[in-house]
Amino acid sequence: MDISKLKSAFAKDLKQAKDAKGLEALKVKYLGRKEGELNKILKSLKDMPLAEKKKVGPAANALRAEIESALSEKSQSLKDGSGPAAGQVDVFMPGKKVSAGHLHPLTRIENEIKDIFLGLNFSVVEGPEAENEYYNFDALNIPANHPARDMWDTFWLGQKEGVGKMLMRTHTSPMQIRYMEKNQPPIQIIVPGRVFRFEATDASHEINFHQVEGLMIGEKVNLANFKYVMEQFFKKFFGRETKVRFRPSYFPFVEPGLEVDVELNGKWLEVMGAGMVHPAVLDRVKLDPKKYQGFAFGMGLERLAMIKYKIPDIRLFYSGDLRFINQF
Ligand code: FA5
Repeated sequence: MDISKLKSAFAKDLKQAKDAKGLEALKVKYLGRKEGELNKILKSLKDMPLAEKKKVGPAANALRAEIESALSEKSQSLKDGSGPAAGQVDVFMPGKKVSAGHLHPLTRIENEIKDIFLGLNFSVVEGPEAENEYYNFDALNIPANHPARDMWDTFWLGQKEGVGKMLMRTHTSPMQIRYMEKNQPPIQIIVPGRVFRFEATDASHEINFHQVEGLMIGEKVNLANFKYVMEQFFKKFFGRETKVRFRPSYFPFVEPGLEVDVELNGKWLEVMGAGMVHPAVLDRVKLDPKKYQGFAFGMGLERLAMIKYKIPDIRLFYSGDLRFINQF
């Protein structure tokens, strides 16, 4: 196509263009880098005799400028016809979507658990993540040479003057001792918090996870009370019928001890350790075991979340993967 034909073809096309989309198509058709009509002419310049080259070259450039300004003029006039005049607000324009942040799924689960236990007359208390050996182990009936220490692979922090060996708490149970040292029964508390274990990770084990400790001490608190509290808790937390299994187990600070499993995808997942507080532990905090008894439990927050939302791998919680986080 030569320059003058191109010019008239463009003029015809421009008249027919009705919207921004049409104009964009014209821009591609005439000014496009690869297949644009004007570029085809410019590419053919090199094969032209010099005299023709001198004519066609400048004419092609002039036409480019003409097409550009015609396109922008028409685009402006289309806008003027349909949109608001300059300075006016287009009240029909869709708003910009502001994406608000939200709480991490674990924070939400923790809040839910707190709410349920507050409703059952428990108070919420918190304790230190860096603990000493006495509260994490000895006071819980786990002396230094006790084989049960192997149950909790520990991140040790070193010695602290006047306090002893420091560690990252391996469970929330030390707060049982700290609380009973300062408070008299009736006691009814939960202790949510982060705990740390030096162990290999897999789909249901993290080195850093959360527990919610529970402690209820009084003159007539028994295992049936524990079962009742758990039934209430599971019913409210899962909001549906969930299969729960109580299984005998061993922890040095309870007698008898048990573990609680809940069904996930047809398999049992252990969610908590529990039991009646051991008389030696009550003795340690100067409570008379003949007068007072009670139960304690420590549940895994991530495990409960996994069951509630059918999450197959615990490592997703800390992956920082927004495709996961944004589902909650
Ligand atoms: C304890 O930590 C005891 N302190 C629980 C307890 C409290 C017993 C009071 C008796 C009285 P255990 O090591 O089993 O027990 O951990 C308790 C729960 O934490 C487990 O049932 C599980 O749900 C969760 N859990 C344990 N290890 C991990 C881990 N590596 N990653 C994620 N969750 C874990």
